[in-house]
Amino acid sequence: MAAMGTNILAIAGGVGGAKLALGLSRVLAPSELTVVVNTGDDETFHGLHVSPDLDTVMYALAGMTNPDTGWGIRGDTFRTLEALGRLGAETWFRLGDADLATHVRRTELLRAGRSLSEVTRELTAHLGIAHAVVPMSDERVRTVALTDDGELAFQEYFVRRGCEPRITGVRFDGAETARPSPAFAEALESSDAIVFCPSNPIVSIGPVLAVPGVREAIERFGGPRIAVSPIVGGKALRGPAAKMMAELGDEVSCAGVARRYAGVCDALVIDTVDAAEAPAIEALGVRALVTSTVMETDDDKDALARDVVGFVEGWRHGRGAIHRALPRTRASRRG
Ligand code: FO1
Repeated sequence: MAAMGTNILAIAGGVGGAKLALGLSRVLAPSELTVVVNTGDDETFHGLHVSPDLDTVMYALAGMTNPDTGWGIRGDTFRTLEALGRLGAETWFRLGDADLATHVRRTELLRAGRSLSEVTRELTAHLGIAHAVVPMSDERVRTVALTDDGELAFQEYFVRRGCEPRITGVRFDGAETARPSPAFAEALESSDAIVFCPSNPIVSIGPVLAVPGVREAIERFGGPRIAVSPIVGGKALRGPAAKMMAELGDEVSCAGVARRYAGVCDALVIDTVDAAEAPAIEALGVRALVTSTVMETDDDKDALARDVVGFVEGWRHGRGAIHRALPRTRASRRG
């Protein structure tokens, strides 16, 4: 790990976000990175507080992720869930045996009066994670999908219904009275740059921006604000971002992502396959930074993280034409 002397606030949710968060954690020292995570997906299952996005980032940074899914724990078993099913409980949300330990411990500590930030700090410390992984808020915020079939709690929509109902909007229940978590508020003040990981802009980044004061703080933020597009070649690499954007009337493209981030983002990192979109993005007042953004291997995650940090460093040190830097292609990266 090479210390770069730049403090980055990374905002993440979902599997794509966790991948870049892992890469950033491998190229930045713990003092240089705070990963703020969406908690709008949190849900209570079997009486336990489950924070899927926090856990996805946590397991990634701890090297525990199930590589087949990108969430959950590698090699986990589902005997408890099967036993719960035999007792009449619902089992559509696949909680593994080892994963359940996280939710049991989180719930126990929350019930003892600790905040979600404190609990997350304790869980990450025990998993040997040196970097700060923090919830967007310690207060309850819940994403609700507004669909043709009525309002659905996020995991009902996402997992149980497989994102099949058409969405007409989203609502972030509780956001009006939530506050940014203390470490998030501090990072908004003290970081040198903000990075929006390649997460779903509507349901992963949207809830973070809905916490009162966050959008305003990012709008007036002094350093570079760089987003990585979750849309590559007109498709979401994974998850329902493309379907949701289309249903909400967005153009499913990098330019569509740039429009979503209007006012909170100076530059959008796009994949080489989308290089032709650069002029359309720059016409929106957002600089287009072209590189290879697809993260299949850990090397890909590190390479993209290094590129993102390089963009930040170039920006901070006044090398204004960083968008004209030679794009890293998949072929040159592997070479
Ligand atoms: N995603 C699924 O598609 N199906 C599941 O059964 C499922 C279970 C699950 C359990 C724990 C956890 O931390 C994540 C889990 N996820 C599951 C992923 C989760 O629904 C999504 O990654 C996010 O909420 C979207 O960002």
